[in-house]
Amino acid sequence: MNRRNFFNGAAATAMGAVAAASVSRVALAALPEPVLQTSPATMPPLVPGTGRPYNPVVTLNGWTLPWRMNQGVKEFHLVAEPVVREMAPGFKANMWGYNGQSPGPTIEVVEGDRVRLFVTNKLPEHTSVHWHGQRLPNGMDGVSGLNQAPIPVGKTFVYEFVARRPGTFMYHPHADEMTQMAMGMMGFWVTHPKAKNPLIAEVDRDFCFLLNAYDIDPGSMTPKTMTMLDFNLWSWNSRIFPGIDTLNVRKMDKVRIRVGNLTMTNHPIHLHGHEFVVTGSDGGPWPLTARVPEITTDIAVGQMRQFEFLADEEGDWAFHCHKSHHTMNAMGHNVPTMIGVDHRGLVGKLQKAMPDYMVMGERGMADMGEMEMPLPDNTAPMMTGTGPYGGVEMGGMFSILKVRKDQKPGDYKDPGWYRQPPGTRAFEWTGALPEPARFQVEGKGSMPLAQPPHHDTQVQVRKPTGHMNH
Ligand SMILES: [Cu+2]
Repeated sequence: MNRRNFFNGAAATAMGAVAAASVSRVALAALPEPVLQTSPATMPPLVPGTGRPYNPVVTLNGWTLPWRMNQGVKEFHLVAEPVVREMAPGFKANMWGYNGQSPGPTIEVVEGDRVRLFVTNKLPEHTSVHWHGQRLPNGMDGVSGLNQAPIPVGKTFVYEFVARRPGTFMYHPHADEMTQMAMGMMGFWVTHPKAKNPLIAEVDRDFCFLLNAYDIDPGSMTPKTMTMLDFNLWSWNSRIFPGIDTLNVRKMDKVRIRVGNLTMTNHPIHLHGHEFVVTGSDGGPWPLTARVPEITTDIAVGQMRQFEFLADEEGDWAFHCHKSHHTMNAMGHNVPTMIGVDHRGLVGKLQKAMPDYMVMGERGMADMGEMEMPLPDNTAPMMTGTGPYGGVEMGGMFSILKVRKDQKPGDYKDPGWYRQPPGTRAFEWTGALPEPARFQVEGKGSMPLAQPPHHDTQVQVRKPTGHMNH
């Protein structure tokens, strides 16, 4: 890839230039007008005005692409282009995406719909779109070189197929995939059932988002595209906590959450306060006999999962990836563990010589959220987000399920912090602390060593020293 072309492209989008010179207005006139969206806020569900009715989804920090009906065919227009994505307030990244955003807009159709998708390429290199999980004619599958020639720069290609099966899907390029997906090109796709389906529940709220990851050096703005494992930003729909919107529901709502994984590692997605049931994947709805209650579901690379629960516990419930490194934002790697090391006074002296010098806190890393570290401009704070009782000490793939009895049906606005009833919060014990009762050793259970050591060895556990094994 030519670096200069890339930066020119990104700058053009940043200035708000929408039509690239290479796509003439005349050529676009016959196509549905491309709808662009640059706000990172969660948009309200797009209630269908034409076509078969359905209960629309809500895309976290995203939106659904409007369509045009043309003689019974649903027509969409995707524009692949460089975008600037705000990943969290105060932290922006140069990415590639669709229609002004990374990820691109969610596409919602109904089982049996005839769909026509125009894809205009405003990237500095060729692309294609693969419609992950769809049954379609081979020539519409979007693998460049295998199913079609890639879409050249400045050209528009048309994909046509029938959305044959209902479910949770996604789309992404299948041309220079490594670069284009590392730059944020992906989007969600939901095919709603056309009639009542015994395996597909009707729900009150239906949320969706993609898991993605980026490697952006502190102080810079553009993801490194060669990174395979060592990502430093773990995001949902290219947003990081505290930039990820909360999932706001009414008490006793039936809630569905759909998640797709386009990172290069698995993510155990974990919900507090409720049990959910995984009801389907990109393979379709799961048989009832395959459904078990869970509070964490592991989503492997390239997989999609949809899970459902009854929101019957009021409160602010954490909802996050359970890999602890994935709820952290960009940090320097190879930071030595300083837990237990008294280095008072040392950091200040070192920072006089090396202003960027920092060490992991000697009491753990919780101090980092509040520590006044000199960070380069456009760097995501490492752990942040302040709750009603202090710093949440999370970043990355973290959000909150807010369940309220007075949330209005169809209202997705943030209701603020939960007011816990008096006497229902963990509290400090101020009475006397009894001496701990220690267990007596009952018996030597382990096998005797052939050669007993001469003396004991004590080791220090090293905490994060790198992110090589995500
Ligand atoms: Cu994760």
